[in-house]
Amino acid sequence: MDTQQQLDDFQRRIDNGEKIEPKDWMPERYRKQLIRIMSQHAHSEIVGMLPEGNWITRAPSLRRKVALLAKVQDEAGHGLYLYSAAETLGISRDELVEQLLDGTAKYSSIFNYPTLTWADMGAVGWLVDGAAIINQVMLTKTSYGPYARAMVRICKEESFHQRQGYEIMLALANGTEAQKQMAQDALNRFWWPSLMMFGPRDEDSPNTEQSMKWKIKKKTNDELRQQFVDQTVPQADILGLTIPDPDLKWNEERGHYDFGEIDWEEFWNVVKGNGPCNLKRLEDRNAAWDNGAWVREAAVAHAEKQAAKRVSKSA
Ligand code: FAQ
Repeated sequence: MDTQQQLDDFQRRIDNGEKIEPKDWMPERYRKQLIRIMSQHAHSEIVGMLPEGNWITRAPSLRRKVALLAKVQDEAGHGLYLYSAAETLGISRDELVEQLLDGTAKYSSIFNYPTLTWADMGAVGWLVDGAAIINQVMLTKTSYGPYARAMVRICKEESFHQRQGYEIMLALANGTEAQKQMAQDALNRFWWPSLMMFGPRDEDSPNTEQSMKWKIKKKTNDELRQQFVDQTVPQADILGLTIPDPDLKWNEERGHYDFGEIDWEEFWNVVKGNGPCNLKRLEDRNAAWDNGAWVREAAVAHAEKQAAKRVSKSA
């Protein structure tokens, strides 16, 4: 049991802006909350490779193919940093992967939508990475040291991803009428799911209050969502595309854009596993795990051989 004295001392450290490191004392709930957020984040990076991986073989030029391939590889790297950072909290990577594969773990709702056209690669980079960066820049300041440090590198790579997505949109928006329409259609389909990435409204978010007290999160879901809308609307204007929200309007008094109501029923449906691609994503991850078994076995056998060689050399 955590004593009141321990809890008070911990809160004092948080309030003073100190980083919490793996070997420091921490409340059990803080540890659990971090494992929850970090593992969901890691799983999102790994599942997030699937909708984009879908277009690697069909990218319209070698340059586009190379950039997309590099981006998808980066996402794998992000997943690996995050699994490693989560392991510092006393959970193993095997346990985390098992929770993803058996469907008990959550990952971002956005990756349960299909990527139907090449323009979706633009929309994912522009909007999905754009939303991810807003959230993750905040997380570079999170109170848990290993998570904050992992985020610094991840953010640098995500901002490159966001730009490559925007550049795809720019090329399409300035292309033929059919290309412009393809870009508009991708924006129409990805706009609302991107807003959902920030999670439920603050009043419906059970984790926000405690996460803010512990400075795991430094901004609420609604604050980050507003920041995303404010940043993205002018970018859509430059593209000459229309955001699919008739209620979107600059509010002079607030100094922010007002925007329409998210379809929360759709959000919770996708979170609960009933989105358009939830089943397919889990099937694909399970198939990748099964097909990769021989690689894992070979890597372990190789490591054992190397270790045995070292022992016989030193004997
Ligand atoms: N999808 O109380 P809250 C990326 C769940 S990375 C699914 O508000 P919290 C890079 C939530 O887990 C994208 N579930 O929760 C990339 C909770 O369930 P639980 C991922 C969601 O934690 C780009 C329940 O609802 N980023 O995209 C979602 O305070 C391109 C109640 O919610 C991160 O994970 C959702 N959208 O706030 C990769 C960043 N929203 O666990 C490839 C770190 C909420 O109690 C290609 N995470 N839920 O059963 C966070 O900042 C937070 O966890 C939030 C949710 C903001 C996602």
